[in-house]
Amino acid sequence: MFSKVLIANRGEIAVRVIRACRELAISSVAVYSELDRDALHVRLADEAYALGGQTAAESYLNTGAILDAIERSRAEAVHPGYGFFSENADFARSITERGVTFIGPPPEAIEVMGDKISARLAAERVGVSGVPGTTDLIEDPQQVRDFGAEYGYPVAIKAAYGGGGRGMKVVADADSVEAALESARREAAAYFGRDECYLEKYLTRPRHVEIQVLADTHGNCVYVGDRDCSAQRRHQKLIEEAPAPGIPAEIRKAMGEAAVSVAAGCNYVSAGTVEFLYEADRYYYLEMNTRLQVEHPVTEMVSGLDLVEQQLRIAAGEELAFGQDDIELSGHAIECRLNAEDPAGGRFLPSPGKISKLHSPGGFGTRWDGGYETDDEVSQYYDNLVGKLVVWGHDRDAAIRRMIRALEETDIQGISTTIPADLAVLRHPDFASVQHSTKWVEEVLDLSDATSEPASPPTDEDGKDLERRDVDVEVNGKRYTVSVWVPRQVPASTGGPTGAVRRPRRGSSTGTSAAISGSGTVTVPMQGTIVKLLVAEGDSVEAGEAVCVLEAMKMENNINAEVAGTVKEIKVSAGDSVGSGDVVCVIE
Ligand code: MV4
Repeated sequence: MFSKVLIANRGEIAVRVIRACRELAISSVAVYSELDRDALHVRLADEAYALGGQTAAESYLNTGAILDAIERSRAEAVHPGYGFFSENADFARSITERGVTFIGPPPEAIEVMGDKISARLAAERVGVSGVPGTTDLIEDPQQVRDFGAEYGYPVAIKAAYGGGGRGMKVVADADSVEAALESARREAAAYFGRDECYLEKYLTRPRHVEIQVLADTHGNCVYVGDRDCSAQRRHQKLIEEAPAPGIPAEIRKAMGEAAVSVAAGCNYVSAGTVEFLYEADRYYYLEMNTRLQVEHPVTEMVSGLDLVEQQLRIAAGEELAFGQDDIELSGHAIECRLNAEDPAGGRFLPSPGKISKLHSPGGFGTRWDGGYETDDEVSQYYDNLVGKLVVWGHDRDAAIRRMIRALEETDIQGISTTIPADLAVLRHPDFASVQHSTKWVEEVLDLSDATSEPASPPTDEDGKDLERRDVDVEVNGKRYTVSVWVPRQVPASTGGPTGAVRRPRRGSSTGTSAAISGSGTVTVPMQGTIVKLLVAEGDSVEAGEAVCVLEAMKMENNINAEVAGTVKEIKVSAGDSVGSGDVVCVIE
C-alpha cells in the first residue's frame, strides 16, 4: 500500500479521500488555491502545498503547479476526486510518466469513454445497446430531419465530446432542427473545444439508473449494485438513492452484468459508473463515467464497501478480496446534495458567501460528508456543494423518513442551501411512489414555496449587516425560541486569509431585480458568461423577448427583456464574464 497520497481536489471529496487515507495509515497531501488556504481539506490533511491562483484554471487545473506539489511532497500516488483532472487522460499520463500512480482508470479507458460516439461503439461491441440512434457525426441538418421522419420526434442532438448534459439539445420538430443544431454546436465548442454532434431518439420520461463497478488489475470486475439519480434539475442531481427502486430483480441483474461487460470491454480498472436510461421496463446504455462519483456514498451504505479504500487498494495492485457473489446489498440509502444555492422557486440561484453557522445532523444511520465548517467561505469560483447528507434505512420509506428528520435537524446559516428543495422532493407522493423521472423536478414539482435564508444578511437602517440570533426563553414554564436580529459581530482581527479573500458583495442574488420590477434595465440573475447577444443598440424589443444568451450553471439561459421598448445601451459583449445583478442593456 502507498505511504503517501496527494489529493488533487478540494471540498468534500478531498475530505472524503483524506479520511480514507487516514484509516489506512496513508499520509495525505492536500493542495490549495489562494482562496482555500484555510479550507477544511487543508486543515485535515497531513501536509498541504499552495497552488496559487483563485479560479479553478489557475489552481486545481494547473498541471505545472500540481506536478510541483507531487514532486515536493514525494507523494507516490494521486487521487483526483471527481471533476478537475479526474477524467483527463493527459494528466493521468503526465503523472504516470513521472513514476506516480494515478488512482483511477488507465488513460486509454478514459479516452474511449470521453468520446461519446466511441463509448457507444465500445458498448455495442460487447452487445450492450444504447437508445436508438446513430454513431455518425451530423454533417447536415437534413440528416436530423431524416432521422426524425424515420424514428419520430423528439430527437436528441448530443455533443460527441460532451457530458453532464452540456451540448445536448432536444428537437421537437423538423422546423427546430437548424436552431437546435447551431446551439448544440456552440455549447459543445465552448465547453469541449470541439463541435461534433450525433443523434439519438429522445426518451421523454426516463429514469436515470447507474451501476457502480469495481475492476482490479488482475482481470476481476464486479458490479456493486445500482443507484437512481432521477431527482435532478438542469443536469444537477439533487437526490440519489440505492438501490434503484421499483425495478425487477432480473432487470437489475442484467444491467449489472451489462455494466461489467462494458467495463471489462475497455480494460477498465478502478471504480467506475455505467449510466443507463430506464423507461417502460427497458434499459438503454448511456455512457460510462470513469471516476468516483459524487453519489458513491449511497452504494457504500447499502454494500458496506468503502469505495475509496477499494480504489486505493486497486491502484496499489491488490486483487479484489471478494467476488460478485460475495456482494450483498442491504436496506436503502438516500443522499441529498446540499448546495449553496437558493432554490428560489425553482431558479436555483448560486449563494456563495461565509457560512456563519453549520450544524450537521447525527443519529442512527446518518452520515455527513462535508467540505466546510462554521465560518468557512463558499467561493463563487468553485462548485458550490457544501456537503452531502446520506442516510440508511431498513427500507426506502424508513430512509425517506430519516432523511427528512436529518434535514430538519441541519442548521446552515449565512448562505442559502438546497434543503427546501430536497424536502419538497422527499415529501412528495410522486417520489414516495417512484412516479418521478429525470424531468419531474423541472416539470412537475412545485417549488414556488421553496426558498432559503437570503444570501445577503439583512441590514439595519444604517446599512449595517444584521445577523439572526435564536434565543431560548421560558414563558410560564414552557420553552420558546425567539429570533432577534442583532448587528453582525466583526472579528477583532482584520485581514488574515479569510479577510483577504472576501469578495465585495454584489446586489442580492435573490432579487432578480428586472424580473420583479419590470424595469428597462435588464440584469443577469446569476454569475455566468455571455454566450451571444441577440439584440443591437437601436433594436426594438417586445416584453419577454430574449436579449442575450447567458451560460450559467452548465446551461444556456435566455435573458429576457421585461418591458417593450428600444435598446438604448448594451453594456456587455459575447464572451464577458458577468455576476449577479450586472446590467446587460437598458431599454427605453
Ligand atoms: C438522453 C435523454 C433522453 N433520451 N438521451 C442528459 C445528460 C447526458 N449524460 C445524457 N442525458 C440525457 N440523454 C436520450 N436519447 C435524457 C437525458 C437526460 C438526463 C439523463 C440522465 C440524468 C438526467 C437527465 C436529465 C435530463 C435529460
